[in-house]
Amino acid sequence: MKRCAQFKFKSEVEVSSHVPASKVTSTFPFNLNSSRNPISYLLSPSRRGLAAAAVMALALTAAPSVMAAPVNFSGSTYTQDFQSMTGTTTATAASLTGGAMVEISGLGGGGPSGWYTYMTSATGNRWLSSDTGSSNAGGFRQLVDGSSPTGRAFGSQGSGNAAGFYGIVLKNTSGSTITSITISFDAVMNRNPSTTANPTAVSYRISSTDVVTSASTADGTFANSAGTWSTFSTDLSFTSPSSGTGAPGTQAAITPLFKIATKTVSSQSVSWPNNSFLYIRLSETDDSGSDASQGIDNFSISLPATVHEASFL
Ligand SMILES: [Ca+2]
Ligand SMILES: [Ca+2]
Repeated sequence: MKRCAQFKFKSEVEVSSHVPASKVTSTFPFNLNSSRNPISYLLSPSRRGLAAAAVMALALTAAPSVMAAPVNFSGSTYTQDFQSMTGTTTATAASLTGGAMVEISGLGGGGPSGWYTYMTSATGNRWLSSDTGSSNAGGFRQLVDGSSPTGRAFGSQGSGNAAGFYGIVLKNTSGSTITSITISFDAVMNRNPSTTANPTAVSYRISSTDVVTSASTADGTFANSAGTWSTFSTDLSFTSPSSGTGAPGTQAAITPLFKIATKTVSSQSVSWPNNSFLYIRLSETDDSGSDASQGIDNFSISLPATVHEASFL
């Protein structure tokens, strides 16, 4: 009995490795062959339209994905230092959609997957793919400094037209409910405010709803109305300094990135079901005067180390 490999696209188009050469009507636009099993496909005239669509769909599937994608958290420690981002000078501001979750990986600057902005004000040129701290343009941005290698972080500078939230969304892919997590990050800044120390509140919620990237104020976003938001048992919120580096005053660029504090919560009790989502958001409010540029760096999330009790008989 002759064996052959066979594939089906939505039960409409058959792909076979033993089609007679005389019946072969086309070749794939990409290589599915192996040296032992060259693959071709056979189309009946009535199915060519369907087949073309199926092949196009497969080709699109094979393309690199730029879809919004929360970070899969399997239980292994996840870290993010934003050092894979690009740009060393202050970029021209690009458009950022307001009222929607926007993954920064789809914006300029090469941001990582799973990190989002949620600007509550209107759409506008409020994404700076890199900013040395020299810009007074309100908006979300990559914070960079003049160090070698360049220090990089993800943050914002509030204004009347640029406020809202930014942060990360993670999906529990561990296979079971997670009951305890440890989170740590550095709060950093590269431009001090003009008149008032700027606060950044940090809160979280767990939801079965995946990220919604269309305009929405409902579940699946960082909006207040998405659901009930909680602060961590050790509050991770921070404020720019009231004196010294980063204090209100000249609103000058700061290099290297100034670390306001390392914020850590250990063994935070949660009930995070498998395949559900953990939303962690940082706030950007429009404070009096010109705002600070500050944000998050060196983020990590992990499961607390298991404690093994030893007993001696
Ligand atoms: Ca960094
Ligand atoms: Ca602010």
